[in-house]
Amino acid sequence: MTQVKARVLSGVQPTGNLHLGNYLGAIRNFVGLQQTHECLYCVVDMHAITVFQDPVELAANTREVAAAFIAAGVDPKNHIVFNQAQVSQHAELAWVLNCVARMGWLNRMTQFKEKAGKDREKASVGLYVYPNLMAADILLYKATHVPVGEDQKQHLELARDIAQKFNNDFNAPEFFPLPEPIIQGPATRVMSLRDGSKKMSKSDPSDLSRITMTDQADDIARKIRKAKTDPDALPETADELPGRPEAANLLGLFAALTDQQLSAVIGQFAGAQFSVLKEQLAEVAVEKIAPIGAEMKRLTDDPATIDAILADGAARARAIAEPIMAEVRQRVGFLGN
Ligand code: AQP
Repeated sequence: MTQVKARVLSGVQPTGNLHLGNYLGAIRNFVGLQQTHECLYCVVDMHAITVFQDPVELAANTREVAAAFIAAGVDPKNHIVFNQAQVSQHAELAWVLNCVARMGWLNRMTQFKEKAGKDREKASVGLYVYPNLMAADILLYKATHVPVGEDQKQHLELARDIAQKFNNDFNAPEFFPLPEPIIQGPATRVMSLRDGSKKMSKSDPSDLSRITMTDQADDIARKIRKAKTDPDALPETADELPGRPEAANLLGLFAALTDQQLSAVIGQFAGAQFSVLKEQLAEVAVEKIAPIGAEMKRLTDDPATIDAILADGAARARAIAEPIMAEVRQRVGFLGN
């Protein structure tokens, strides 16, 4: 059985408007893990099409997410950066896992309920089975650790249930390791700048709700200046944060961007006006995000180089995936291996 000690896999959808939540919740954590783990970072284009994507924009957004990984510090030579659709074993394993996962398990997924909205009949079937494809993404490489934002916790738990059921059904104890989520830092759930009760998201119709990775310095500063606040001064202790989602969000962002504990940041701004925090937050956000955005632009201006990186990553990903997939086929009882 192929097995490695610690392998990381994570993915980001190329659905445009890559934002500060994607960066702080996921991409930034990808970078540090390269020191201790073998890492595969995937632009999950097959996930993106669960909601219709313009084909030309999908290709451009795929390059943009790959550029974001690299600009943030992912090393595509020593680790693997690829787009999911170039490794067909993802789809193949997802089908097997569609037959392992139970309807009842998928019916509990809150993200489907949120994304499908009221008119569930009109949602794509792909959106419903998306968590099975995500389980396939991880298990195809027997990944042991998955860095994600807080919103993906439930899908990770499902991936563990699916792995366990596959191992039981096919009498293959420990064939698939049960993947561990890595949800770390003070910004695992970055909230909208317009509404502290809603997650910062790519699909929010308001551009002011998010800072995108390609925003110019003055846009970053403007969006932070316009961020929603409440009428009170900033809290003195963490006990005051519940019920003050906008204060919690802005303080959490400052903590994440300055690599400090939230408690230290609360102490630093205790009793101050929001404007004081906003001014310093804008400064640090520009300092951290604008150079990544500029590097993303430089990389996406040369699409041939990004395409070559993705093709090379896909070839190396296939080399890991195929022997594992071959063993899945054999265990399931498919002839022709
Ligand atoms: N607001 C967030 N705070 C922290 N982490 C976040 N992530 C997403 N939003 C936040 C994390 O980013 C990674 C990539 O996410 P994704 O692109 O695969 O999917 P998503 O969660 O659907 O992204 P959005 O921005 O929320 O898109 P829409 O608008 O389509 O709903 C994941 O690790 C995710 O946890």
